[in-house]
Amino acid sequence: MKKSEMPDAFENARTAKGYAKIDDQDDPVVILLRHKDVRKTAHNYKTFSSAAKPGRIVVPSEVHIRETRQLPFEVDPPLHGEYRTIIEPWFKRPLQPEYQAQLTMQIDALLEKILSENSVEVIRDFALPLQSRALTLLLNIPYEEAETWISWGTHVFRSEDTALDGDKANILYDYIDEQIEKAIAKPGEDVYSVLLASDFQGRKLTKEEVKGVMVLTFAGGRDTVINAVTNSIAYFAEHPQSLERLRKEPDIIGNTVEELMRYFSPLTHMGRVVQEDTYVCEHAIKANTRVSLCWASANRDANVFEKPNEVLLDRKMNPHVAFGFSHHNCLGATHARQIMRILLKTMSEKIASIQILDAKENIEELDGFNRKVGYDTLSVTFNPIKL
Ligand code: EMZ
Repeated sequence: MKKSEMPDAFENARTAKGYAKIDDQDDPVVILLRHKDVRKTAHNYKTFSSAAKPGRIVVPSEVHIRETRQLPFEVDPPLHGEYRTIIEPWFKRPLQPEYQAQLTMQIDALLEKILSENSVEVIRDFALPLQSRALTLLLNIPYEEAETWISWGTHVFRSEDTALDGDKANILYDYIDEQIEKAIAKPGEDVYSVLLASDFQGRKLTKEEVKGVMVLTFAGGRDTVINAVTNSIAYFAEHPQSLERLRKEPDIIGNTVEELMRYFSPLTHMGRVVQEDTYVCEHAIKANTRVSLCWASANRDANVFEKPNEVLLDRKMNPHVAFGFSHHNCLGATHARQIMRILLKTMSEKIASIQILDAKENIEELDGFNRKVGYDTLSVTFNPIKL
């Protein structure tokens, strides 16, 4: 098996039954595995709600490590839409040419730096700093602030030996509280100030609501982006002809980003809490239990995707759900897509080939399902294109 391969952990269960049952901290989850069921369930918020106890729709559940409701992620329509309407324009700024120019400069500088080194540990030296620095653009705060976030590591709620690390989570909460107080004392043009000044239902957003948006912004787009970037580098290391193709056909980069997102599916799944006794895949599920929408499995469903386990750089029909589906689709997707497009373009222009020196896989364990989501470490050598 190639080091960059990302096997489909759910194929057998998906084809046999369409769902799987797992335990998670004594709060079981029925994972929905088929593309069709995942999409249908994502639409049906009346039966499958996101407005549960904060942390419960995440698997592994975060109910023991947080009380703040992440917004607009942990509410249902119509409230969800009211929050989303005021927050969304800010998260669409990555479409602006000036934003993209700044992001290009950041990615360019980071690539230049690692191209001059013999051996690079991709997560520490590239993906984590890239994610954190790019986030300064999304939040509109000074570039130097990224150093603090880099020091937190790849996940704000997980540490090396603990899947749910309450102490680590507190660092993030205290940090956000502090930033909110600073923005109240001295409003600027940063995301905290903008959110605090937003009108919602005839009043301003509360500190707790702003915190809810910010916890989501820091947590949701962190390991996901880091994995997407790192996995891309591993992929191109083992498929140099693909990098060459992007160099010759830059017009397909948009399709390639979508295809890599489908293949990597950085976020495995997301839960919902069942509101009434119901059925999924002819399987009875009780009110107040959990299901999850398995984006990673849906994205390999052979009923929808031809050759689902292959990366087809210019795949045309690609209704993937890597950024979720329906009203809750990823708020950070515009930013993530820009990062990926610029990364692929810049890599194809500057890098001739990449050698993997060492790779330690990051396997997510889900009560019997072991899914590779990326790497704990990935050491490579980059060989620049000689001009
Ligand atoms: C939550 C989640 C959001 C959760 C879209 O995903 O990402 C996870 O990494 C976090 O742990 O709290 O933000």
